[in-house]
Amino acid sequence: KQAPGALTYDVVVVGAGFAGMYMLHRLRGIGLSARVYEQGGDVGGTWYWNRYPGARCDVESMQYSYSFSDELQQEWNWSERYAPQPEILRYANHVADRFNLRSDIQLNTRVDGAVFDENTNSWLVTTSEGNTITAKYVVLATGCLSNARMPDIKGLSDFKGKVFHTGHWPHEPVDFTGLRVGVIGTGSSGIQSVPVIAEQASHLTVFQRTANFSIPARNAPLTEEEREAFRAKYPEIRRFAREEARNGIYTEPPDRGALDDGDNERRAKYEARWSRGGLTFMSVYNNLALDKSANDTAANFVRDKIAEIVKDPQTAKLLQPNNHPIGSKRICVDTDYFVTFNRPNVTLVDIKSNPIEEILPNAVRVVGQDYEVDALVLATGFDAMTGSVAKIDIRGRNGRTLNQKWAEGPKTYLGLMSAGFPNLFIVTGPGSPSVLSNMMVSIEQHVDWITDCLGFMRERGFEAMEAMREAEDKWVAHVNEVAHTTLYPQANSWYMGANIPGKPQIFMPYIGGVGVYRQICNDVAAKGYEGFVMIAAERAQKMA
Ligand code: NA7
Repeated sequence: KQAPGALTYDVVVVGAGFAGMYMLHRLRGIGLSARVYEQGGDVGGTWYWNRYPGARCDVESMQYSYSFSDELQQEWNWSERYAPQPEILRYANHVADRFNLRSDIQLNTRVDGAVFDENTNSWLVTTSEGNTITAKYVVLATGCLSNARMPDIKGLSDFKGKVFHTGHWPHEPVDFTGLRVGVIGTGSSGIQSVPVIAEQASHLTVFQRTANFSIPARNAPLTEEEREAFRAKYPEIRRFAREEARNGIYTEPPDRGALDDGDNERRAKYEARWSRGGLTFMSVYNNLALDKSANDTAANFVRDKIAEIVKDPQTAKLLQPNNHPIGSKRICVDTDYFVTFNRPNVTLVDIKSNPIEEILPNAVRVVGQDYEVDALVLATGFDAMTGSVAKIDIRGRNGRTLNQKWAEGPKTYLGLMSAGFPNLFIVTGPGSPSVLSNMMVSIEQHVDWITDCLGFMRERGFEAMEAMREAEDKWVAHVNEVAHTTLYPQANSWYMGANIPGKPQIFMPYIGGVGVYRQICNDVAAKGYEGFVMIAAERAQKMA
């Protein structure tokens, strides 16, 4: 801990998840002083907070891992195809130790505010510890799914049992043995936790507002041979993930659309992907996100699977998504989700037709019925992409806050910077592929780009940079335009901000693909950071 007082660094990094840790590593590499502030009690970000039963990655671990150090990727042994949360957190801790990051990370410290000083072209950052820090640059590595959202349900605070949010799970073990548990929410977190909670609870009631598409993970332990085979191919796997894959995940690229195959051939391909398991189900054809008729073939296939697995026809019907194209809400990857509804101790309640009216001290009341529960699990998601940034009081030029600027939706140039907020970078911000990709690939790309940019500025004697408004406007329009060539905007998803009442409904991530996006970012840099204003050190001093 540092004593409160005046501190100066070249860079303040907010957050010590995978983005913040790699940012620190790279900044040190170019000789900049940096301090990372992390509100959690340890590194790991998402994986520090999301400790709910069944929490694991839905990108395969051999790919959901850093690529910047070959030694690291060769030496770390992932135990399973999809590592569980504790193992991913161990990995984050291993990285922090291996690269000696901890000495520049201050834990249990929230960044509350950042004010840009136009005279000195630097930021004044304030923390929950009472520190005021001056930094030339601020990097927001605050994560896209890190601001857990409590639902606004009448009576919730009067519930007399324990209430848990999947995104803010306690650190001590939670045991549901013998309890009647209610889970509200059937996104990825609900779908991962339901099968595990069902095994412990005396009874589990799942409250579903929107049925979701989910693909079996086919998780299994990784053998040494499998790890070795993967490691041997790492150069090509990483190259493909960065440059060619739309979502930063290595797989065979699709060569045709779903309607280019006959019924039998198409079904055989879906079967093969279903048996293989995982997110690559969606990359079997190249038009599932674009063409509703093509999408219907995949959606129908999954609906049929649900009907085959779930014995009670009424429950099966409720579990079949019917009002959004497959993939337009983030597709889930599960272990035994649908089959869990065959257990005698599991009940599915449709809260779309019969909404929750209120929470009573011992029950969830939906229209016409009370469901008694001893504990409640809220798997109700996050204020995605902008929520964690919005919690910080960020004031740019003329004292304007970022929240004021983003009141009608986030505006960035390349997802990296926002006009009016010089020297403030965002890792995987809105307007970048971020949540539509393997986060590790996107994080590394952003951090590398920011590092190169800071190196460029130092070399050329620039001390400030800022996104130009016209470049930003064009980028925002482009992000929106590309989104509307796809089926994504048809769903009420958190990609659209639709899960937060009152949040502007704008498709936030860039859907053009990580390879295309990387090329755009590289071209901008190659053209001397086209679309950004660079401010020379002397000029800044004169202006001051
Ligand atoms: P998600 O995907 O946002 O899912 C939240 C779920 O909770 C979803 O089923 C929501 O239904 C439901 N929800 C949200 N608010 C309410 C209220 N008030 N009442 C009833 N049901 C509600 O969050 P997750 O944590 O599962 O996953 C987030 C991402 O983390 C995931 O995509 C992975 O990338 C990792 P809705 O669909 O809005 O009708």
